[in-house]
Amino acid sequence: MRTAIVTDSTAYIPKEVREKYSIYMIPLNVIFGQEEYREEVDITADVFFEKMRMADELPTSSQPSIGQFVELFEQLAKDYDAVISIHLSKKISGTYQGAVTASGMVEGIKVYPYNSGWSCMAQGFYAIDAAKMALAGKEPEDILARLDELKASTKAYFMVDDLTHLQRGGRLSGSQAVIGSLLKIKPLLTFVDDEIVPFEKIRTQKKALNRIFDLLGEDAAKGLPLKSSIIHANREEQALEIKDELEKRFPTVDFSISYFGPVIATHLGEGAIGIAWMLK
Ligand code: MYR
Repeated sequence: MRTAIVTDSTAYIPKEVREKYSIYMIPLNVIFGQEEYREEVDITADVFFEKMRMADELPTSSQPSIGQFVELFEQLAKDYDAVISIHLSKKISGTYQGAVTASGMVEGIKVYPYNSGWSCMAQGFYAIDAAKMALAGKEPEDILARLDELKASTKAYFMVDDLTHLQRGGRLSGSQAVIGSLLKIKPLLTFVDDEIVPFEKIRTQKKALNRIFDLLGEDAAKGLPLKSSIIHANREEQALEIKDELEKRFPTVDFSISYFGPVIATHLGEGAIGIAWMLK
């Protein structure tokens, strides 16, 4: 059985890695006024941050169309028997639902849409592992079981410079009163049941980062083989410093750096930083 692995652009897997493991990418879009860009195709993160700084009105984002999914799956049907399509959390975007709808519209290929429950490199790690297994000829059921195992072990925490981006995009769950009270501080955020929720109210970025280091330390101390990614919205230098420090503190964990690209940074704002980890 030949299985293709699809993920969406918000996994932010570098092009050369996608090519190496034959990962197919379907882009989400960012919109500045009348201009729409497919991220990772028409607009890079650098250009996006520049544009966002200059823009009078903040950008918005949109999911891929059903037609794009159908076209991609039909194309894949020529070379593959099955496709596992791994997407950002179903409660923050309609992308996963788009894959589900399209899966019922194509013939000649079995489509397995997969809700990562996260996004960014947490989702990216899933797609890379899935692609390695697909290349090794594993059955879709085995790949899906591995994805569930990774998902069960995943933790990620992130913080933003300015919560109004998340509030404006409606992606922070909770009542307006709760969100209003959070706007004055810098809460540590995570996902619970596919939704973004405040994890702890912490006042400074330094304290919040130390708290994430401790949480990662608790899992590393269990002796589990872990991989982790430091994810940044145009703060590469800071991410490198964090990586250096974490490598010294937790030598058994594999660390990498990744980024919040245009669509996710539309909702988090520039300067957001997060750390995700899961089983190797
Ligand atoms: C769409 O328009 O469909 C895309 C909406 C994307 C919302 C993104 C919200 C922030 C997600 C943060 C992910 C952090 C993962 C570690």
